[in-house]
Amino acid sequence: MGTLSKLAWGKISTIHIQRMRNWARHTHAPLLAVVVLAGFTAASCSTGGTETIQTVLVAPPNAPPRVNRDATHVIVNLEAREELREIAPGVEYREWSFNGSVPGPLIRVRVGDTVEIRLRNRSENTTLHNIDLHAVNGPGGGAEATNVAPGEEKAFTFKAKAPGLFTYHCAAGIVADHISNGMYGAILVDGLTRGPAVDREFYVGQHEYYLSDTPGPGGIPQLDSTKLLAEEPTHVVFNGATRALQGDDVLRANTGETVRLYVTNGGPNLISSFHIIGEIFDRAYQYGTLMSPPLQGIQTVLIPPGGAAIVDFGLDVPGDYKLVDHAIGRVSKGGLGILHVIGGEDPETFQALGVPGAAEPSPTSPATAERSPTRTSTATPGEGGGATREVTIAMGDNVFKPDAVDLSAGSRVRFTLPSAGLQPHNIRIATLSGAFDAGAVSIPEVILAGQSGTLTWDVPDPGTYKFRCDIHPVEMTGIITVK
Ligand SMILES: [Cu+2]
Repeated sequence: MGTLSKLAWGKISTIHIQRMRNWARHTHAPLLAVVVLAGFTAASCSTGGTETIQTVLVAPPNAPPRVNRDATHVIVNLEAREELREIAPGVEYREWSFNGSVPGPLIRVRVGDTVEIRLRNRSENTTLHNIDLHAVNGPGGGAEATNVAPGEEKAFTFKAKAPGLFTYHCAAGIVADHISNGMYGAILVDGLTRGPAVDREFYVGQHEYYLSDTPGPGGIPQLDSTKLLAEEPTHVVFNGATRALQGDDVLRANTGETVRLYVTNGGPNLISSFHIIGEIFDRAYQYGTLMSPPLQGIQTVLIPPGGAAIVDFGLDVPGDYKLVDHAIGRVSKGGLGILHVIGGEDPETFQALGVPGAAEPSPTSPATAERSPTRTSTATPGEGGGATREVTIAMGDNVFKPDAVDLSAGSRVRFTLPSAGLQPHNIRIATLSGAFDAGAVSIPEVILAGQSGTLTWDVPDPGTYKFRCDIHPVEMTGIITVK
């Protein structure tokens, strides 16, 4: 969602809360009003003295406004959808979702509410769905009460008793399949007391896809059950797609602001070691509970599949802050989001000094400096001697520049590999026979956006050597010609 939409949302939410207050004051008035805007609906009516409201639903990464009202009867309208969606560049997948987003919308209620969950299964869908909310005390968390075939709709109510952030998911059929296909989300039960107000709230979900190597009908990858049972996902993503929180869709905030993230982990298999590179969580509501006091000064929170966490932090220094699962190899599978922070520098909090002891402080901004560490690896040390040729190959999204390099046999070359895109990349040079496994030479690390790596290579026998990025082996390829 763009900045303008977010601004509009802020205004609308204020209006909405004001209306809720007015409605609360006229409990016996015959009211029926519906507000429908792109991305959310809100409605309220009073029937026989019992106020009923329709909850506000917005698509992630947005969170609905705080609940500022007495406990009441809240209706939540959910719809199971099965739709094609691009989950990674060039990768379409038949995603299953609640209301068309992954994760499904953040449902926001308060302690004491009677929550009426209505689940509709679109008639054009192919399979049974339901919903199990972890905020429910009752069989299946509501799953049995909401088993709906395509074209059906069912409902149930539950009393929201425990404050906190809870996962919900589809529990129909092979449950792991439904979650991996995208059917999970979170419900926030606001407590009677709560943490301090923050300037911005975002909603982030992590989960895994298990795609088949061989496409199914229509060239669309299928869910690979073998990979799912082996817990070896092809993609680990935030908000349903590898780039959901990148490019134009980064989270945005300003220095001096406080931010709260509602984070849920759909799984179905992996525990998230959720971390923001360059930030410390001032408060972490571990497991999503709002009944226990938050932990303070936390670097990384564990979020089990079917679990959640709420984290608060203040922003002091501008720059791009990366949301990751600190099981960091998963970044290569797509698990990377960006929080883009703009505003004035705060040199007392963070300052890059450049070369220690140099007379002039580095003009490099702290944010830029943080993004430009250089990693070095030597693939084949060799005997040394002779000049080392320097060659720079830039890694964009998803292309090498240049993608053709001429070198001399027997020489030594040092590749400098700046990553200018938003995706992580690496480089691997094949053997003369074209093999990318045994005998191939690669930089051992993944180079994250804004970072740079080096690879030293003793140029072998003449011939043509292919190279590629292991993460984007189809698009990111090149050739080294050795003479
Ligand atoms: Cu389902």
